[in-house]
Amino acid sequence: MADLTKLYNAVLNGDLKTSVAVTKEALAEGMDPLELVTGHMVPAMDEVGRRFECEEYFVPELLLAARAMKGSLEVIRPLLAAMGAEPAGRVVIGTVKGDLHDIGKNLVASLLEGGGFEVIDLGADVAPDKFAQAVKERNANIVCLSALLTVTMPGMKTTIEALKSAGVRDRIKVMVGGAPVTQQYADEIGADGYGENASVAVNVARRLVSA
Ligand code: B12
Repeated sequence: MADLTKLYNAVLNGDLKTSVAVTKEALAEGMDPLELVTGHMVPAMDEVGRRFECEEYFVPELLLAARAMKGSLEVIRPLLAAMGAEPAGRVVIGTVKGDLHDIGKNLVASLLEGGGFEVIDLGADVAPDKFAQAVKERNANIVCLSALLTVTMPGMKTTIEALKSAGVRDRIKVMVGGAPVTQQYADEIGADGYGENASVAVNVARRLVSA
């Protein structure tokens, strides 16, 4: 019988190999894939987020945990899709035009996935129209914009304008983040949510979809 404490610890400790191995073993034994995610992996990521917030964990630990979680999710995702499990929401995420920083954005994407959201990651250096197009095509309900440079932050406002021009602004929530971004800036440009880190981002996304 697969030891699911091992799965929790593997994600918490960023042990990709063990995480994937225990996931495969549990699935082979007929464990519910959703239970593996919500009962064991998400709590581990919540603990990772808690440790990050109180500075017991730093970025390398976050990245390793996210990698372990992603590895297991790759095995589980096709099964969840086959079960028709409804995601918590559908998120389009990207770093705004001109900005190549994607480490924080990737973390936010991984934690959102871990939080049960379906994530469409457009990558870095994403033009405003591309965000708008993806929202329309994928029928997303949240857009997450990341910026790490003060010179690219205005790209968030331009993207919100592109969403308005495309006629989709009213039916989606916009979340912004990245080291130079603040709640005040989010308010100024008319975003719906801001998160200073990836674990806060998940809570904000949950709040926005249930609002
Ligand atoms: C790594 C790095 C790079 C790498 C990026 C590699 C990559 N694939 O991402 C490289 C070497 C390519 C790079 C290039 C440049 N960089 Co640089 N870079 C950094 C550095 C050291 C770390 C950034 C990082 O990954 N942090 C770790 C992640 C986990 O944190 P984070 O991104 O802030 O994300 C967290 C939160 O902000 C939040 N978050 C992020 N996105 C979102 C989105 C949403 C929706 C939400 C809710 C939350 C959220 O959650 C994340 C996880 O908790 C920073 C310094 C720093 N300490 O920030 C400089 C820094 C950002 N870079 C800087 C600069 C100037 C540049 C260059 C212009 C340098 C140059 N002269 O070429 C180029 C620009 C290239 C470009 N066009 O983008 C400056 C920016 C100054 C400014 N205020 O504008 C910084 C601050 C360094 C400095 N002190 O001068 N950089």
